[in-house]
Amino acid sequence: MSERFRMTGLLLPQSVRSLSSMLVAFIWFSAFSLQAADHPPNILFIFSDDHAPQAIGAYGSKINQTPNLDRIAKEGAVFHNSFCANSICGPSRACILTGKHSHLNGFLRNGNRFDGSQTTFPKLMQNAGYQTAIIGKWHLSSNPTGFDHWEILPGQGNYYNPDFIQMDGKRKRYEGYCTDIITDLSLQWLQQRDPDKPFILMCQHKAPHRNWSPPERHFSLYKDSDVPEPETLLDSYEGRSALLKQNEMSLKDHFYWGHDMKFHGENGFPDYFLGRLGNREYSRMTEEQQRAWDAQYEPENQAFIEKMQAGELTDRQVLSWKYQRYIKDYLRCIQAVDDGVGQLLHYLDEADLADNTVVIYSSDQGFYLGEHGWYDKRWMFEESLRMPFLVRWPGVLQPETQSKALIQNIDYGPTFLDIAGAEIPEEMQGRSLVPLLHDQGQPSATWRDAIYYAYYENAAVHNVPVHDGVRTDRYKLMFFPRTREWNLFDLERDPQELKSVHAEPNYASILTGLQKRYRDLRRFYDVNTAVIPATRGDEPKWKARNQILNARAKKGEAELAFIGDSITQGWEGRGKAVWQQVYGDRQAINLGIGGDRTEHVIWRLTHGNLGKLKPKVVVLMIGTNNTGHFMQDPVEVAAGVQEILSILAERLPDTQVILQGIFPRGETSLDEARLNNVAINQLIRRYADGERVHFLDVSDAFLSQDGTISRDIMPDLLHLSTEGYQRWADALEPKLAELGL
Ligand code: SGN
Ligand code: CA
Repeated sequence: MSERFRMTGLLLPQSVRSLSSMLVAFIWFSAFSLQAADHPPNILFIFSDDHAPQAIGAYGSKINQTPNLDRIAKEGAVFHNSFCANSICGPSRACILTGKHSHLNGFLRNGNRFDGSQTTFPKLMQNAGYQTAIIGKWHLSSNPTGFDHWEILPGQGNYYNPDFIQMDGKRKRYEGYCTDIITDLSLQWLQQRDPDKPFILMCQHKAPHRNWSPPERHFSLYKDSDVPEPETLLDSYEGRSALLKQNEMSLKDHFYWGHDMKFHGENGFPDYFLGRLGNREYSRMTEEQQRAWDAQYEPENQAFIEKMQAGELTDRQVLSWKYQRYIKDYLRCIQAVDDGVGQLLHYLDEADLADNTVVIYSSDQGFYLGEHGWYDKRWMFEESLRMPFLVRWPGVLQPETQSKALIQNIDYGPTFLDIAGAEIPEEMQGRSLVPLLHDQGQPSATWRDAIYYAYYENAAVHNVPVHDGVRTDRYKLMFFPRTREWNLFDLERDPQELKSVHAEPNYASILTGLQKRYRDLRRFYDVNTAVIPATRGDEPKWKARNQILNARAKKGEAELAFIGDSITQGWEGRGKAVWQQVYGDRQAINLGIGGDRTEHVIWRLTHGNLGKLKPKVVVLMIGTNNTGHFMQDPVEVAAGVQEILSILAERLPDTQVILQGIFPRGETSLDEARLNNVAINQLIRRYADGERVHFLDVSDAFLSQDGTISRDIMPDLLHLSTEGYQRWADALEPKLAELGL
């Protein structure tokens, strides 16, 4: 620890050129070094929810002022290329705690439950002698682990008179405004902590999360002026994946009359606003709070209603009105966060802690402030990919440092550990930012050239599809598995990301290069989508079929269950007559869904498809779409099959599994997809254990002598004909008999 600090005094930053300034810097750094050597630095981590960098002065905001946040930047550094790994609340927090991408920390989407038994930085900080505390929004479902003190909001929490979960599990309601309460509780903890130990305090605000309810003292901000609209408010969504149009997060179509727009009573204009959801914050307020609220909102609301009734507003004007209501409330919430930051900084000054405390401000992801016509986040576009990252570290960072280094939230844990002088566990995927901070934000030659991003929460609120990608300093490549599309953006030429250039000939080599970087980074971070549970619930056909399967499984009556993709589902198509004849009176159930890959089966089997089933035998065949959709590496697909087998072992320990080799496909034995399936089969045949799992490859039933497939058996060289189903049933029968069916 002290060693590094002594070093800092000697390693002078590049930007310090003149001898005199070198001397000043030397004395300045050395003075801090001496102090820091006695006592490892404290860390004050202030974290808000959904605060976009474009609403922070230090990031060049054109729409608001944040003097206290800017103070951190002025006395420290602004990181301009700071990104999240997964642009959504719980996942971002889990990435921070574990230093790992979502697929490894297990928290892929909001609603998952964080496994608090895994390695997290707070536990390691405790071991290193730090006092650890977290106050405010947590949103990880399980209780915090690794904290000496915690007091958290349940779920999303509330703005007005919020409840907090206490360490004994009880809930306590505080009267007042959430942001102020979290600041006060943080100050209280700072005052009563053990002053002999270094600390890390995570002060985590709910604000400025939806429904953007401001405190009374900021009601009048922007009252008499309009906030400028973003240039892309009227984005047409052309020139990019068609999936953009399907999402439900536009100011135009997805705003609630009560909840978002703060009107009372019935939705007055259903063509323009969604109904149903009222303003839940209003109903929590005291009468006094309600009076103050109404005094602010009602005159504006009534004026709007009158104009609408008089037919005076065009669609465009209604959109503008919505934007103003939205952005003003959002910014008013931020103002209270900024106030709280000011109070905490003031406390550090007063308590003589400022010099030896690293202060960081960040937020779980960015947010759309009307850009692309949206609110919310999730997409890999800049506005929501970015996270603010302001850091002050006296004695290490020079004032007004600006960094363009690519950093990510998986780096926070390793950074905190490094600051504490604790070892960073091998398993953490992020990198310590400490060397970067010592180098005034200048990345070394070995710093990362690209970040990896993945979003998994599809079939959920706002309807954003699963996608992942990489971003370098200039380019961004996205992949949408649902449509198997690439989108490529040249951020230098098209900073607003209005046109994907993936198909433009002059970007061909850039596309190829980035695709390689994407594959390599996925390997580097151990991303194998074949094992990551994935729903296709955003596809109506899949959703309907899945519901049918859940209903079938709920009845629980089956001796024999087929699990798989379209080839299995086809027992209800071309295979129907054969099924009737062979399995009709044997209590057999079909759990096949066309288009599924291993990851979808993993999802289904853990989300209702097994219901109350306890079949004697399961016939499992899956993987040909992992091949057909993107020729997935056989090792990866085999891991997906293995994961399914372990789910079956856990949930159906008494069931025998016939693991079918994936059927051959394509015209000849050298067809690329056929070869991929062969390679998968070579790997998965090893999963047979001679007891519960039996491997069965019936390829011979479909192949001619010369290895070709006749279209009489597989009309499209992939799916079976009726004759094909007959052959499958015949080939399977001896094994079923052997297993007592
Ligand atoms: C709530 C919000 C959504 C928001 C998610 C996730 N709806 O569901 O708009 O996307 O949280 O936000 S609300 O009606 O409850 O306000 S996150 O920051 O927690 O991930
Ligand atoms: Ca959030």
